[in-house]
Amino acid sequence: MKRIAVCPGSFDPITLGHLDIIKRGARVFDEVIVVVLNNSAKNSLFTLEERKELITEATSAIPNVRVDSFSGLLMDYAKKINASAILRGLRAVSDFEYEMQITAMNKKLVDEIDTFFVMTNNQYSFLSSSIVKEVAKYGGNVKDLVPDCVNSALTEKFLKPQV
Ligand code: COD
Repeated sequence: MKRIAVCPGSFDPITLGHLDIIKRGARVFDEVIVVVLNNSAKNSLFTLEERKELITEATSAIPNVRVDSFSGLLMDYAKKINASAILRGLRAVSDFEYEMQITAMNKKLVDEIDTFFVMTNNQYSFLSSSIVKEVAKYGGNVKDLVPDCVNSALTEKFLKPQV
């Protein structure tokens, strides 16, 4: 049976920290499906379509990665596509409590799909989409923190006058 992992997130936008987790997951699982959850609680900078396009471009060199989006419960999506696992990244102790809570809830919803965690690469341990947006908004350089396509998209959003 094909071992499919679902890598869920907001990805607003995808960073090199996310990409590192996806790449490492793709070495272990037959297929990694990166799914952008339409999380209405968050005010996003990029639209769902833009986020999907940026992930597709950033992961184009990894053959066993696919990109999708979903509105609703992550575990409903995971069941629908016959996933074997959920793939998440862990940065610091501060991530742990939140991740433990959603993992426990997801396990209660669907017992047979487990969550697998990948420790962040040290060089990305401080990195988050929010920090990248904050720095880019005020003209700081985020070139080394995001895929090239995201760097261009951020420049487009923040530096070019909106019409
Ligand atoms: N290094 C390593 N990992 C990282 C880094 C980094 N620098 N940055 C982020 N990550 C990891 C995060 O820890 C996370 O695992 C993943 O990458 C995605 O991160 P985000 O921030 O884009 O995504 P989140 O955490 O906002 O995603 C939350 C979900 C959208 C997955 C969650 O809200 C959800 O499942 N929503 C659907 C509704 C649902 O099913 N709810 C029930 C759950 S209880």
